[in-house]
Amino acid sequence: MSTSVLPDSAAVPTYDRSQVRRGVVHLGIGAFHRAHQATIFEAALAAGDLRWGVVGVSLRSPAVRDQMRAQDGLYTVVVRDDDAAQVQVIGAVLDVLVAPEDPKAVVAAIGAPDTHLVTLTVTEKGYKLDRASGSLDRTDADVARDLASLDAPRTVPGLIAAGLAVRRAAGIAAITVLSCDNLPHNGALLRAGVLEIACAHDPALADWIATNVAFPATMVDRIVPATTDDDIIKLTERIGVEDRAMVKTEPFLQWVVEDRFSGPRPDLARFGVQLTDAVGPWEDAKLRLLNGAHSGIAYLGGLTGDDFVHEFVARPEGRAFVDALWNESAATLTPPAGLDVASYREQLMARFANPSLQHRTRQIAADGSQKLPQRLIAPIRERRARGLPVDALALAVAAWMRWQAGTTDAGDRFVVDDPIADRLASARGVDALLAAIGADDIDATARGAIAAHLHLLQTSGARAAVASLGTQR
Ligand code: CS2
Repeated sequence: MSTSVLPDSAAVPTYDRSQVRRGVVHLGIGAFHRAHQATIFEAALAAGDLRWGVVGVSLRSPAVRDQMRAQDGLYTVVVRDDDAAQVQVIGAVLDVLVAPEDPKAVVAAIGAPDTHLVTLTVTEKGYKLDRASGSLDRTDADVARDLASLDAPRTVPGLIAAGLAVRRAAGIAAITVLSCDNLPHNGALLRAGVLEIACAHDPALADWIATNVAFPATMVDRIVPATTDDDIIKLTERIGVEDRAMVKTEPFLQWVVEDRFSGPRPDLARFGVQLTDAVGPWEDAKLRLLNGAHSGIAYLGGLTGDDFVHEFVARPEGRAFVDALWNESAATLTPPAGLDVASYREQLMARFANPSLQHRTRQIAADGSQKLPQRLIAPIRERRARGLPVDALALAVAAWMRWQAGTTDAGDRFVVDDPIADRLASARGVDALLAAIGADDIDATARGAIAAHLHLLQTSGARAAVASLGTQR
């Protein structure tokens, strides 16, 4: 595929792609990576540092590989802000592998001497953690398989452990593994999972990894709604080429990375990445404010019949709910120097209100069991430990519980999209649902607030429940 046919208004790669090396292996090459980290590696390439081409890995289906190979790895990022849209063609992704088809190719890519970074966006469930204990979920069949043999790894920690074993055997130590998922302490969680698998095979490998490989924590932020056919048609009209691998996103992009690397890395600070000693406060602020509100909006809006986030915050009661949730969660934060919570909230509300993104509530509602603990349960726990009430946070949790019924307030049926959907479907009542997500320790006051909101949701619906909070501030 050639970019020469594109209109002048589209930014295209100007570096020599044939000279780009494969410095990054990215696990989970979905839309988020293509709209976030890949644009940073693109900036490094554009600045003349050609070490940072990306080998993407799809962990499930060959669809992304098929789309991207057909267009030589090139794809468009469409940045939408109200009526305006800017387009940029990204050339950083050189190839896409499909892990279930050829796990050995993924292991070899991680083991290759040119590879200096392994980055990941595999979603919360990709870490295969038992959230209560923090260890790997040994009841998971793929985890059990990787603990028994690493010949053809099936899990993310297994692929990484096997790739690192190749490096150890070849004597090429330095490498950094960067988790970019919305989990607190994501680097440490991933490291523990990789060490657990490595140790099951060879304790000396685990020691080697512990000594040589860095797993910094990171916080990533950019809203990237799933691409629709309509988005592709609109882009085709604009650039005259059909791009099936396009992604759409907002102007905002943030990447905060713990400054603890092993081996080479791009000059990340030059491309807007914030390097810091302490990512935790950034993670907590983002997870509890942005993602916490998102989950509340997803369930309450979804029950109400809002297809999109911007519809929910267009209503004064919707905004009031978000503000009330932020008031509760913000009180649990120790904001990092450099984060002004009031202006962050203002900016977040504007991002949620962006009508041109068309961010589906259904997309955010997926995998609630993996998301609620860090987004809503953690601030509830902290508030209760300090004797503070929970109201909007409790409503958000109750809405997730009501969501498990699989019907909207208008009676439309949907399938609950969650890796433990079966367990959730058979869990009856507040206590059982809390236990299913490792939150059975929260106190009676919080449970009472959740139960009261759940009752209101069941009897009067989400709109009434949201309105009942409308006067909070
Ligand atoms: C969203 C996130 O789907 C979700 O759970 O809350 O994907 C959110 O859009 C990103 O974290 C924004 O950085």
